[in-house]
Amino acid sequence: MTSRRNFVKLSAFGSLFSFNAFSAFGKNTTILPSKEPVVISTWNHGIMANKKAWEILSAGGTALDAVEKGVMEVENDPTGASVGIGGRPDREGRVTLDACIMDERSRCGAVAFLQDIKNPIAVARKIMEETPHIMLVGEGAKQFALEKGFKEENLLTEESEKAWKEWLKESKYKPVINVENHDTIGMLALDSNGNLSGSCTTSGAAYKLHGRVGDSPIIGSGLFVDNEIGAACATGLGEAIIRVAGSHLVVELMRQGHEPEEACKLAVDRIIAKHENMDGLQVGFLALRKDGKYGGYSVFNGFNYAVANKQINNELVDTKFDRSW
Ligand code: SD4
Repeated sequence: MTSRRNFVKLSAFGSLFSFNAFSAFGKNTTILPSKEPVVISTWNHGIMANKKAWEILSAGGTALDAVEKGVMEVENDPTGASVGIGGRPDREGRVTLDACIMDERSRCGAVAFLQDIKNPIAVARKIMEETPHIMLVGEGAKQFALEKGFKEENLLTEESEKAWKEWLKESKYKPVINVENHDTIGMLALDSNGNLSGSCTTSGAAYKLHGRVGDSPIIGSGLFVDNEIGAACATGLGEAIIRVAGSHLVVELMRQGHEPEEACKLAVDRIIAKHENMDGLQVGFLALRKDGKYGGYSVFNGFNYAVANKQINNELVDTKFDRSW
């Protein structure tokens, strides 16, 4: 619907844009970059993560520090069943972790299929800041982490081992992604300098094939940040998110003038259009625009996120959705 697309004009960045490229979309909407900090993050555990992130943002800290330290709270929580320690293992009983981080300078770092290190997001940040690379995987990622002083530890808790053994009895692979099993944490933040950053960290789909990597560590799929426009992150079935480069798509839709929630909805629509069978295929997106406006949308009901800013004291919001379970 071309008529609903707005011409995005970020006044402080005007010189960076070729406005003619956008004028084709119609009426002008001025999006003023905001310096009012805000943080949003996926699922109930977003509350715990936002609390830490807000401490950093409200003290004038950077969005990059906020999104790293914020999600580490969830990685460090052994009761969380899908992130860091306590994350559900693959079908062989091994916990393998994926994460990525991206900042306002479009710098990014990612780690995939990492074992025995509970803070993949911090490893991803080190890859971003201390190597010429963006992504390390598996043994190489672990070796790098150990060289950087990360501790090797067993991430399979008693509880997740018990759940895995229970699963083994039938060994049916049916990823279920909903609010009850907490899931991946994706976080987007805007700081008091008006800069955006994002992070995403997960143990991926429970009981996946050994070696499987989802969307969460893939820049453009699980996370994307463009400091001129906004940021987006994803949760849900990674295979579906990768197929449409979901988070990058959401940011590009905002660039075309769509509101954050609408951009998330259109990305969900795209996923639906690409799949014949949506049985249990949950995906949720979050978006945070440069002016501090945010939103989310999911395929099925049951996706929520936590918001903290000066007006909202870390509250959960249920997203709109395409259909009910
Ligand atoms: C994955 N996207 O590995 C992750 C899982 C997830 O909510 O987000 N669950 O596919």
